Amino acid sequence: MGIVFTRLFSSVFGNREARILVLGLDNAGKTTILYRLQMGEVVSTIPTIGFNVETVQYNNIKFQVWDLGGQTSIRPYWRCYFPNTQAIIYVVDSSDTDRLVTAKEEFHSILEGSMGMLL
Ligand SMILES: Nc1nc2c(ncn2[C@@H]2O[C@H](COP(=O)(O)OP(=O)(O)OP(=O)(O)O)[C@@H](O)[C@H]2O)c(=O)[nH]1
Ligand SMILES: [Mg+2]
Repeated sequence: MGIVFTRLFSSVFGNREARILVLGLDNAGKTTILYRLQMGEVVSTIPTIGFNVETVQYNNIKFQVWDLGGQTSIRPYWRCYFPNTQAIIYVVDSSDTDRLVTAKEEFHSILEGSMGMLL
C-alpha cells in the first residue's frame, strides 16, 4: 500500500522526466543554448560531432536535453533520436540569411521523418 501511495504521489506531484532534442543547422547556436540552459552562462564551443547531452531541472521536471551536431553529413542521423522524444527545440540563426531556406527544408524533413515517432 505504501509503495502504491508513493508511486501515485510521485506521478502526480513528484519528479517527471522529459526528453528534448535540440536541432538546427551547424553553427546555429544549439550547443551555446544547451550550456546556457544548464550552467546559466555562455561558454565557448566547438562544432559538435555526434551529440552533447545534459540534464536540466526546471521545477519538478527533469529535462534530458540532447544537442545534436548540425553539419550536413550528420543531419541524416537526427531521425535516430526521434523515438521517445517529447519535444524538439529547432534553432535558427536569423542572421544567417543565406541558409534560411536550407533551415526551412531541414525543418520540413524533421516533420516528415518524425510523423508517428514523437510521443
Ligand atoms: N552573436 C551570437 N553568437 C552566437 C549566438 N549563439 C551562438 N553563437 C556563436 O555561434 C557559434 C556556433 O555556436 P554553437 O552553439 O557551437 O553552434 P551549434 O549549433 O552547436 O553548431 P554545430 O555543433 O556545428 O551543429 C559560436 O561561435 C557561438 O559563440 C548568439 O546568440 N549570438
Ligand atoms: Mg554544437
